[in-house]
Amino acid sequence: MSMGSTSASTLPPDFLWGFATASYQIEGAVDEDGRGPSIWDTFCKIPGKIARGGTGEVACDSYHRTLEDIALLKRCGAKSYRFSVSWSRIIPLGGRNDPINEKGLQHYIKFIDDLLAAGITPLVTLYHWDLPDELDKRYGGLLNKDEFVADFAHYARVVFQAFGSRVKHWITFNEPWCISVLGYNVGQFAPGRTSDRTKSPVGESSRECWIVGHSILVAHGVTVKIYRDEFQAGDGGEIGITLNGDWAEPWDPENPVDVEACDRKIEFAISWFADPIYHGKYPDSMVKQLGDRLPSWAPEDIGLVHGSNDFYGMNHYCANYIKAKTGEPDPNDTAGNLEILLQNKNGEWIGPETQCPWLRPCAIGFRKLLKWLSERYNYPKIYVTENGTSLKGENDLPLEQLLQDEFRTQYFRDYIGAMADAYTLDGVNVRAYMAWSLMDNFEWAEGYETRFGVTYVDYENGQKRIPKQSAKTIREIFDQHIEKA
Ligand code: PNW
Repeated sequence: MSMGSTSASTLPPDFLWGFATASYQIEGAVDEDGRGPSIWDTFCKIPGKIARGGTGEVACDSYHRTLEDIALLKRCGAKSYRFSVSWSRIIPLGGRNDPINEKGLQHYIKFIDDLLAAGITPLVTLYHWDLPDELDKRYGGLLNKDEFVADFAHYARVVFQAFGSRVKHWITFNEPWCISVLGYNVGQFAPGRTSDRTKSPVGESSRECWIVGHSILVAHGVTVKIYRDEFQAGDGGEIGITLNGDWAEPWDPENPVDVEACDRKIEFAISWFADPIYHGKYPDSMVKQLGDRLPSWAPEDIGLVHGSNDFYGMNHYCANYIKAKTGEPDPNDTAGNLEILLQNKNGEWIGPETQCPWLRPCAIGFRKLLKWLSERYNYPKIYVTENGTSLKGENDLPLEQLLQDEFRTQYFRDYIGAMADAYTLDGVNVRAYMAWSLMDNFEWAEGYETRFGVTYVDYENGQKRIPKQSAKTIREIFDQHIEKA
């Protein structure tokens, strides 16, 4: 069996690759140096929300192990590292008139300096889901657009001022779809709001997610304006948003309504956010289905949102089969009145099983979605900010076997090969790739049962880190594809 990818396609010499993580998933130290609680600290305390009662209290203990994590990145050959800043470390209560925590700022400044000294380029996410809890309690967090936007803009400005000169790549929000739908419709993620009263006493699934999505877009737009007006010329960096979305294949390719539903699925997942940014409006399919539940655009808001991406941040994991539904859409539907399936009409699976019920690898879907996005948004510069997989039953394997993660290694060969094909054969302007994740970590509602790392983390023995096979092979895969300068 060959170690390399089977694709002969290339990537440009300056292609940036590395690994991604997020603050709440790795840092731990939730009470240290003045950090305030986030909505995830609060959510984890509700019995039944997280597998086996997991929390981010210790996680990978990365707050205390920044040098170890940098050594790990070096060992993997990474050129870059995407991590997120914990808002409530910087401003413990979160608001624009609340005190700033100098220790929180100093932590990240030191970390970034150490990364730069190691020759690793930081990509910094401002918001990877850990809203300061106080803002949720004070005014309903993301449901209150004006308050949220003003507080987020202030937080962003504080961060730009503190480490803007050191950071050249900024991501405002990670995965607004997950924030809105999983947090305010399904209720599976913090703050856990939903109409399903068996899960939450509060929430209105048919409305809140659309309001939250709108708040995120406006906060993104305002933040980009601040960066461009006050920092970009001096700091010479760039800024964008990261959207998640998977590829869609028709359940029955012979049925035009299933074929049509595939585009609608991607529109509801991705174009919800990307169309306002690149086209200055919500997709017609969403306006049609949601009517006035989808907020309308105030001219000054859409003016800020339209044109607000210096690059497109793409998180991508898998593909689905799509079957159109007939009849009126459910008021709580967020998918576009269709079924998202893992098997097609002939009973064929989209890909092999993993630990996550939603994730079955299908690498060709990555190439197809890169092309779809490029065509719809006029070939933007794309940074893949997450891509990776869990493995069925990985957590139960004996250590020696767990470290031989051939399934994950093959996933990276196939997906990176598909991305190189998109670059070489389809003219897609993809310029960076961050594998999810540098190490096993707190996988949200799935707790510590699900591992996504190229590095094993031994949670029972002092969060010891041991690289898996995939950690070593990713470098070989990129060596094979990236043209020598
Ligand atoms: C992303 N889904 O989340 C996040 O950005 C990461 O923090 C996370 O660890 C990673 O993917 C792996 O899950 C997602 O249900 C969570 O479709 C759920 C879904 C998609 C992305």
